[in-house]
Amino acid sequence: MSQQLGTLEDLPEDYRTAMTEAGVAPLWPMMRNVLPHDAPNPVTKSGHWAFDAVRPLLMRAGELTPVEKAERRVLVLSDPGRGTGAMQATSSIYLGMQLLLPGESAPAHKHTPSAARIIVEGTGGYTVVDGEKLPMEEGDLVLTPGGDWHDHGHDGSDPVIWLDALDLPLFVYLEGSYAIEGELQAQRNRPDASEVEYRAAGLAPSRRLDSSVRRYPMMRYPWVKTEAALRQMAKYGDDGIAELDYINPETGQDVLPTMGFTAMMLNAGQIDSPPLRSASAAFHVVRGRGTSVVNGQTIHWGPKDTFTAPVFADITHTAEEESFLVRVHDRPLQDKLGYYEERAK
Ligand code: 1HN
Repeated sequence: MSQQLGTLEDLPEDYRTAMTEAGVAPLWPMMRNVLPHDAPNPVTKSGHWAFDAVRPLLMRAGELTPVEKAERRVLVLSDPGRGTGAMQATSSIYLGMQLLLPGESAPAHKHTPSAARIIVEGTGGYTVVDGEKLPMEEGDLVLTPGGDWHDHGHDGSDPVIWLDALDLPLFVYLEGSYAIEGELQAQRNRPDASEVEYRAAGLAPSRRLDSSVRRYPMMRYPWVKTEAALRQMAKYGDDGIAELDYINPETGQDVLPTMGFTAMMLNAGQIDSPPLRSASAAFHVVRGRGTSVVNGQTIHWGPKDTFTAPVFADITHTAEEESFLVRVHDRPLQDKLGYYEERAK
């Protein structure tokens, strides 16, 4: 069975110097760092960002930094395990809170990582993706797939705030992250696809032999529809909490290649104690109040808060009132790599 592996100190000094000079190193003293027994040993620590604490700082950024000086006016939610300034909230997920003030716009660009926004506050904001104008209402999920042009605008009269989730850490790790800047896009004068082609679940434009389907046919998932669906699930679905995955209406697959999104509803007093999952996760509270224990750490959350859980975290949520959360996770990536796993507690 498993043996204690040799250390660097076991080796003679002259041999260690010679190895360093040759640009090589012995694997065995480092082996367990990269291959711990039985389960990963995550760097990520659970984080909690109370909206009440972040909002004033974001509004101050609005006074201090014009959007022209920022390109995107964002406060990054850094993983406590990596420290403030870390451009990631979990191993694979970047999170940031973005502010757009009335009349402002954020210039068009496209980049290799994919993004999704969960709208936190305000009305009148919109994102244009490949010419499609996607209104941003509270709780909506708006996609910006990698490689698609996108810019943000604001027709309303109050600040608009949203949570950005990107698979940026992966692209940085792969040395594949870059952006191209462009001109503001012309907007097609029609409602977004959730109000036209994919207005009702279970219905899609009729397929013809010569028809081509867009890779990302629907890029806005209006919260009103999600909440109505969750309520029916909670009322008539199986026992347990109501959970709905956001899917591509043409393929039934996850909405983005690496990131998945799951809407959850908990009734007052309801407890959710999911299995340990190999995926990392961020939870955004659309509405409600409750307590979650993540690896022994207690998080008291309220409306618009965000909190995270590392891979294989032991999580128990308890809702104090009717609550709606969106879970952002990297299960789609792990499914594609063939190692997504759940373990009973
Ligand atoms: C980005 O393009 C946006 O388009 C927001 O709103 C946050 C963080 C890192 C890299 C690109 C946006 C981002 C980002």
